[in-house]
Amino acid sequence: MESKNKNSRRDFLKIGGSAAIGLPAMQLIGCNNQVTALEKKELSQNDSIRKFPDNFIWGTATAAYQVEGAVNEDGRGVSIWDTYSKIPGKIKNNDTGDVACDMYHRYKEDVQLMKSIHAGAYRFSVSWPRVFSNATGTPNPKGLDFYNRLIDELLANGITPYATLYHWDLPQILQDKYGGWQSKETSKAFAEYAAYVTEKISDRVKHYFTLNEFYSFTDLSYGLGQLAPGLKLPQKAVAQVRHNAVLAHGMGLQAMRQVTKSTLEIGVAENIVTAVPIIETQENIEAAKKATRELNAGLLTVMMEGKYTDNYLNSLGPDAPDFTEEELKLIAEPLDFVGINVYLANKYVLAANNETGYELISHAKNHPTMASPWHLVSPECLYWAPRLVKELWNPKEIYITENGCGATDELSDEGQIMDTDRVMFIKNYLTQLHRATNEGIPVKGYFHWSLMDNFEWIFGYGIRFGLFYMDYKTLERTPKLSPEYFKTIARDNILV
Ligand code: GBH
Repeated sequence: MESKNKNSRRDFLKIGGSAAIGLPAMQLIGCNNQVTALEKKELSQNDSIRKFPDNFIWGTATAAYQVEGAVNEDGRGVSIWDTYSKIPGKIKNNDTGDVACDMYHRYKEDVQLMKSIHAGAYRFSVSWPRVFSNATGTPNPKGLDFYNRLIDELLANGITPYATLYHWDLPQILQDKYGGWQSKETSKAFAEYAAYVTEKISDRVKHYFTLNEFYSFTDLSYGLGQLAPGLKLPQKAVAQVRHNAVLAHGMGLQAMRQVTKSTLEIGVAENIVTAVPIIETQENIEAAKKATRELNAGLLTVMMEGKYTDNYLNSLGPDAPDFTEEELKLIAEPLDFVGINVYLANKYVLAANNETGYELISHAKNHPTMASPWHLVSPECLYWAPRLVKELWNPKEIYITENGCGATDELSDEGQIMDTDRVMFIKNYLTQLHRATNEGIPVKGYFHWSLMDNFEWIFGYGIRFGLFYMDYKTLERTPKLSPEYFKTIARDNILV
């Protein structure tokens, strides 16, 4: 007991087991320390004020296409991102996910990275075209085997696996055959695939997210043409794409629950559009709540309420999607938890004397951003997103399924990466998350995006979101300063 506390409190400069995983000796991370949550009596007053709830989950997150590489191995089929990333000019520097972080082969080393920072959970995504080379029909056992190896390695190292079943890498064959998410055939195919994976891994994996970030793989992919498959369809088609996506979530959920006898926890991982009261008065808070419900009407709101809001349907008019009452029921199957990816206050809000009761305020021209141009610095979102989700829909549990920031992260001559911007980001965002948990908002855990630098979609490898730095030539992983900070928080469950 005594020695554990010694380690956790003072020895953060020690190297620990890091040499075993081939990391440079300069690094600050100690490996293999036991988790050393301090006993209450030992907490200083400041510590107890900044403590997170007992059993709070500290994890990291990645997604298959962004980290795995090995795109032509062991029978993997083609995804829309393989196709899209090969169209010249679509991705910065024409980067592709062909090799990415080569996690397919290096997962054991990566599990040690997680362990070295006391991450107790890992959110990864399963690549659909790996598990079914042709999207449905005959499964490809070699594809699933990779996830079996990964899951076993995580469990052997005391890290709880959280599986995301869809993080944008749609099998190309579904795009070619049905127009991808334009067809309910894709929703059905997703349910079949989701049930198959769940049946195979639910003896060891108890937590699932159906689909990740609906707005990104619907509007941004089929309406605004930014992400694969890069289409710019008319409004009616996009509304249908959204509907088919939430339908896939409902059908998947039902199918997953049917195939397994053990108790699973299943939720969603949605990039909620976060409305934040710019001045926190009671009336502005009410306005932010109304705005949050409407701004998410086609996605999270319908999943939580089983109906499209009147405003949503009226504003679409003849472009509203085709749907049935039965489908709406399925879409709103109760969830075990709600997962939200939270990066920014998408909208600032003030109360207004109009029909909606709110006014959306544009960000000022010089509102600061992190390295990604879209990433407005707005830590309060990590308080307001879970609080408004709780007030609107009262879920049993909430997870922050993603939060983090991109940076340019350059190696110094000494081989160090002092990512003070990321440390600043985490500190300020977690201060707001702590405010939420302290008020009893049932946030169960936080997954940092990302474990390591990876393929940042259309931004290629140029913007780095990792706690660990990736040398894309040698594929060597090097800790930045931020994992030392993450580790300190995760180890003691206290925000420092
Ligand atoms: C998440 O999206 C993703 O789940 C994850 O895969 C990704 O790596 C991570 O964030 C970091 O970006 O083209 O300029 O209009 C976060 C929400 C939605 C933010 C899409 C960027 C496109 C910006 N993202 N958005 S832009």
